[in-house]
Amino acid sequence: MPERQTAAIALGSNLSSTLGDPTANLHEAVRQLDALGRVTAVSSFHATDPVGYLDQPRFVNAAALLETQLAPLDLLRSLLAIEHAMGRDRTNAPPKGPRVIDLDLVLYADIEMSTPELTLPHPAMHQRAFVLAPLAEIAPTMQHPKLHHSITELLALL
Ligand code: PH2
Ligand code: MG
Ligand code: MG
Repeated sequence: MPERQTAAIALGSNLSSTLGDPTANLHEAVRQLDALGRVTAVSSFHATDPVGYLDQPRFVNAAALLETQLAPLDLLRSLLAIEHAMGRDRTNAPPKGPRVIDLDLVLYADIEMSTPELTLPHPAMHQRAFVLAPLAEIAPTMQHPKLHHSITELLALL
């Protein structure tokens, strides 16, 4: 059996789906994440102003910790499959534009890797309050293996 590892996942939504509003989308995403292992913590939901591409609705963001035996790339592909199953359509969608659900793998234990498909830790996580603030609620002392700071420290450095 592969070892169980802890992954940190950043969740975001700023469009309604057939399931409901962005808050309902995040609840449904957490429910589906649990099928990939065991969700051990979920942050509160944060209403945030859009970053990067400003002409879009406000987001609801959250973070979750997942204990999983899936390897990083398998986990990434499973997250994309959940996004797709929940109605996310990437065709013609602007890169940082509105979405029904976004599930970003930001940390996976202390793994550092860089491939065309996946970079760990997520290369922008330390610059994004909408990732760090929810994650700091549930994993304040989790370490960024490359920057050698905790989540709380990274948030304070923003
Ligand atoms: N995601 C983006 C771009 N901008 N802004 C907020 N507030 N929250 C997000 O999740 C977000 C964003 C691309 O992934
Ligand atoms: Mg994202
Ligand atoms: Mg994404």
